[in-house]
Amino acid sequence: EHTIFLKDYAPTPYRVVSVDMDFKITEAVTRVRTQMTIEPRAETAPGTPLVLDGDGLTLDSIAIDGLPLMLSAYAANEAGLTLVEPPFRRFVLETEVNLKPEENKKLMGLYRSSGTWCTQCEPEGFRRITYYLDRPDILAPFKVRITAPREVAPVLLSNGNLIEAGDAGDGMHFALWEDPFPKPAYLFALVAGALGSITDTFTTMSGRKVDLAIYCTHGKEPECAYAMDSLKRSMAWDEKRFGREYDLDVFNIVAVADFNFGAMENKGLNIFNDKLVFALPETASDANYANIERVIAHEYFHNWTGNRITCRDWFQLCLKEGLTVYRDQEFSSDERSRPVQRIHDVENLRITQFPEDGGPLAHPPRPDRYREINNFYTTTVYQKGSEVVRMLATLLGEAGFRKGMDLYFERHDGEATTIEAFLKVFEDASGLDLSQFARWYLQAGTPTVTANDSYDAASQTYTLTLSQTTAPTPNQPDKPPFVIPIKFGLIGPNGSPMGWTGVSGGTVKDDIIVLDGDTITLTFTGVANRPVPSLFRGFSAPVRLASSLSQQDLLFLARHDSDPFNRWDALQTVTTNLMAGSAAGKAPSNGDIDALRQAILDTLGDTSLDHAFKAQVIAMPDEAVIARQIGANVDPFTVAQSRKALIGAIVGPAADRLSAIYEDLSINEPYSPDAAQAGRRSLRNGLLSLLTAGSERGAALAEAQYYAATNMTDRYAALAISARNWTPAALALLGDFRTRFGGDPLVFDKWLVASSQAPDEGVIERMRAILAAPDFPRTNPNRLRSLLGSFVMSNPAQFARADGLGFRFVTEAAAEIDHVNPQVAARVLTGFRILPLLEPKRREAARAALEALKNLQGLSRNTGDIVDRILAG
Ligand code: B3K
Ligand code: ZN
Repeated sequence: EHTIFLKDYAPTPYRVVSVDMDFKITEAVTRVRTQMTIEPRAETAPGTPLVLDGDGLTLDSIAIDGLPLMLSAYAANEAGLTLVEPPFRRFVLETEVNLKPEENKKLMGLYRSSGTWCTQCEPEGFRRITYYLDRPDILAPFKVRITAPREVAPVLLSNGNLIEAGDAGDGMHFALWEDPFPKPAYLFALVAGALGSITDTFTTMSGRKVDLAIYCTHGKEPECAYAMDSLKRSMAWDEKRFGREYDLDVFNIVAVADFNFGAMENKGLNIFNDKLVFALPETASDANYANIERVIAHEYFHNWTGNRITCRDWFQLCLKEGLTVYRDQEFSSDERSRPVQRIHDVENLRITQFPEDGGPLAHPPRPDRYREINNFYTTTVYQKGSEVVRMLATLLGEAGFRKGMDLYFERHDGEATTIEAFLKVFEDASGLDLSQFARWYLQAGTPTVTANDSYDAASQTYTLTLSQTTAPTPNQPDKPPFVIPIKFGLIGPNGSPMGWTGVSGGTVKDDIIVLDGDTITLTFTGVANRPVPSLFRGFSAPVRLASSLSQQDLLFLARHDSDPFNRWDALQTVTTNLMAGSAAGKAPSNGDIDALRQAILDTLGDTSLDHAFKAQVIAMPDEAVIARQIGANVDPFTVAQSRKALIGAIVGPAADRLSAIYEDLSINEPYSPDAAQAGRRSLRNGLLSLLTAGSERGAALAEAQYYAATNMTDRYAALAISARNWTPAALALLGDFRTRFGGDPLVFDKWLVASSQAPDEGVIERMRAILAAPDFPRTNPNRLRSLLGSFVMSNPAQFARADGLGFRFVTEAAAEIDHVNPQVAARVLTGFRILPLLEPKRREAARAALEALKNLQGLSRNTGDIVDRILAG
């Protein structure tokens, strides 16, 4: 099938000068009339055809400068509109199409969600609304007139500022919106419906007043307060940290129930999946609150990194996404705890991105080819893209990085640009040559950095050898070395930092080693004692570290490192190694377990550390991380068992102490989602998780907490822990939760997630029944992802059952979903990327399930692409 290559990029022969749209919405159809002013570019030859994109459209009328076109002057079909020989001058092309939003279940283009008309255009949805040059390097100002029945759609919104509104007769009314900022079509948005709202204002740093509103289903208004608060804090933060001010008179957010992903940064009119807007203590968890804050910020930050400066083509997607994730991570770090945020982000990277980068779906943050662009909104583009920006900030330092960003905004405002242009501003700002650094954008794969050291007491010399290798990935057999910034320190025997008088053999600047070749050997002189090296502080590069440190040295770091990230990481490494070893048949010694337990207890007792940090320290490594550590021939069932056994060995003798701390941490004040209270809850629930997985008493504690809980965080934690450990009460708790919150779809999602994580043999049977229920909302992405997405990603032992039942359940469900919503089907199937890691029997079962899917007729391009790449990998 057709592959699109970056090397084939060429500008269009025509450009769009401005766009005027007229939407006439009625219950049955929406008529869309588009007038666009078009002109040939200077280098275009007369007679060059104009080819516009379309997807599922039927052309009803067409005219140029007001004159209807003769049939021979154009060719139109579902997939596009070609003007054979357009005028060789500026002209106005007018087209008319009729849409049936009600029937649009792919949720791309104009569709209806619970009665509300709304749009999603990124990346290629605008061509489902009108014939257009639907690519991000075509920027134009838009004027949009919406006419709709006042009764069903009292609220009419589009991008930019409201110019005019009024009655249109016959029960209809209209609104005229104008967006003065030239934008690519993927940022177009329209909303029409009967919606409630909350409003507020924000005064920008130059004193302009901006009207803010969040729209939602009537009755949900009180649930939007936290999102509004997050928006105002985001606006203030971007001014303070990056000097970026908002530019329109209004900023609107609309929450909708049916949405393919989290949210969308349409200019001045963000559209959100309602799960990332609504929050009340009784129905949303602390994690939900933190996510709302993060995504509200992310979409807002896109106004500068994405909208004002956009992408030249979709290969450059991480130009806006990686950078904007970096910005939202920094925002969360400043608003909450920086070390805790960093740990959270790295854990997420290791659980989701490392498996992608090490499997059949691996691709560079800037891919050079795709069949289906929707399959490239990946954790690699987003999270690894952010890590690459973070490395730039590390290499340039805070001031240098800010100088580069300022130059980026100054030089490229109003443009659709590239990764090369982005790197260039940092070169110009710093004088550094970033040509080798650019490999981070171009090469896939997680490098492994090996560290070996030795100390010579006689000469007081410390030698550190660092090497890098990166395994081949699809289409990329050879990997020349990356530029790897290693933030580091040496720690002396008493736990304090240790200095040196000289260093040779490589580039060391302040506390950063730059590893840019295959291997370097650094010699530090004047080192008084044998140090323990603390490498990759703050996770300064997205690599796997294979270090020769003993468990004893790692536990030393866990106790003494001044870098909180590495303190956490050292203990995680110890635990992961023991679990991976035990899954491979090498039982950990009692001494190892005792030392690990003691380190955990010491951390818990350390009054200088906050609750949220301790919660991360006691969280046991995810099964995916352990599997990755094993590396090949994985049996996920054994992994789960070894993990649980080690937790039991750690917890056993400490159960009294852990339950005492658990009891002490209860909260009597009213619920608040702030970081301090949330941290306390997360530590308490972390202890509940340890006790339930590792002791007899946990199950009862979890059951009691479930019924006593006064907020969703504690109730859901108790439910999920019971389900994951399949306690005697788990089934009853699931039943109670279901009836208690029956009517709230977002709480229903929580029930679906918890249900999908049960490790017992019956889980697939129960999921089949849930899916088959006649009232299961099978067109809603949130419901489908909650059940299936969380099963494939977080229940590896049942998904990857040896009998293949888990694989077949997922491919059969995906086949059905694919007819309705290909994006959701393809996303669920990415869970099969673990295939190469599995032991042969499971690998074959997975392969067989995918082959059967592949042989079905009429599979979407989205699903076909994922299945083919996994089978080829
Ligand atoms: N830019 C959108 C994602 C669109 C995904 C299309 N498959 C949301 C975001 O990253 O902010
Ligand atoms: Zn984004």
